[in-house]
Amino acid sequence: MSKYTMISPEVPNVPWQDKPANLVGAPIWRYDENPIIGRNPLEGVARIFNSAVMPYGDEFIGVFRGEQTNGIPYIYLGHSKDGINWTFETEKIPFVDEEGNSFMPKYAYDPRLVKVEDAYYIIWCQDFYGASIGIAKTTDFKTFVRLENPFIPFNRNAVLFPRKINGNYVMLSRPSDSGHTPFGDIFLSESPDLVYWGKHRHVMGRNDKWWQSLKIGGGAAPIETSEGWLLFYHGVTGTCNGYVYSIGGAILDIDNPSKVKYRCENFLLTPEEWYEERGFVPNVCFPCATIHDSKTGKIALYYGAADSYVGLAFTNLDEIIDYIKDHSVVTEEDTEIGIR
Ligand code: BMA
Repeated sequence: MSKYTMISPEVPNVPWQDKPANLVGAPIWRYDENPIIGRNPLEGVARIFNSAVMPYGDEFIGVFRGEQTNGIPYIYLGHSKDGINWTFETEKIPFVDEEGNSFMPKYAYDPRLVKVEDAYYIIWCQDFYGASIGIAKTTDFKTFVRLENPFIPFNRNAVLFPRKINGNYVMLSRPSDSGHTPFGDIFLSESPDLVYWGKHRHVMGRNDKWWQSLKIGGGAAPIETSEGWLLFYHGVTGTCNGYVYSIGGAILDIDNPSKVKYRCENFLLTPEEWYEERGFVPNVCFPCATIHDSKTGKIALYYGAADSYVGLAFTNLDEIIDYIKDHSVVTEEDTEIGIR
C-alpha cells in the first residue's frame, strides 16, 4: 500500500529497474546501462543532452538538445517504444509563427516538454537579444507554433506546471545574466493566457549547502502528489575547477506553489559516474524530465550528463517523498521578502 499518491495518468510501460540491494541511503539509483544516448547520435549532431521526454500514446516522445557540429544547439524530436532506445528526426523542429510562417530561433537549448490540458508545450532557452525563454505549442508534434516570449532577457531554465493552478498557467524560471551566471534563484510566474505573465514570486534560493550554494534552476516539470508538487531541480556549486551540477528535490504547496513545504538539504544525485564527470563540461547532472506511473509510483528521471550524454535514473514516490521530508530544511531563502 502506497503512503503517497500521484495525481497523473498511469504509465504502465514506464522505464524501470529495481533498486540495487547494496545501495543504502540513496533515494535515487542510476540505470545500469547509462548513458542511454551516446556521442554523435545523429548526422551533424555531436552530442545530445539536457532533454525532455514524455509518454505519447503507448510509446514515448521527446525534445532533445542536439549540439550541432557547427557548435550551435538546436532542438530535435525523438521517438521511443521503451523510453530508453531513441530514434531522432534528422530535421530540427520546424517552429512557425501564428500565421504558419517559419520562425526559427537562432539557437535553442535545454528544452522541457509539458502537457497542459490538450496541448503540449516546449519551453527552451533561446536568443531574444540575450538568453531568454522560448515557448511553443503543438497538439500533433507536426506543427509547432511559437507563442509570445514570456520574459525579457536574461532568463533560463523555465518549466511549466502540468496543469493550471487557480485558473492560471504557472511557470518556474531562473532570471540570469548573459554569461555563465554565478548566481540565481527559482522564481514563479502566472499567466491566464500564455501571453501575459505576472504575479511573479520567489520560490526558493541558493543556500548554504555547498552543492547548491551558487545557483539553482528548475528541472523536470513538477509532479502532482498528495504531499504537494514534487520538484526535481539542479543545484550548482563553484569549485576551483569550475561548476558542479547536482540534482536536488523539493515539495511545493499544491495551491500556492511559490511556498516551499519541504526542501531536501542533501543532493539526490551528484556527478560520480564517468559519463557525469567526464565530457564536454565535466561534473554536470542536469534534470529535465520524468516519466512517472501513478499506479506504482515509479519515477524515471532523465538528466543531461556532462553536457555530452543523457542519463536515466529511478526512484519511487514513497521513497523520494520520505527522503525529502526526512532531510528537509526550509530557510529564509525559501520565502519571499516580507512574506513568511
Ligand atoms: C548551464 C546551461 C546548461 C548546461 C550547464 C553546464 O548554464 O547552459 O545547458 O548543462 O550550464 O554547462
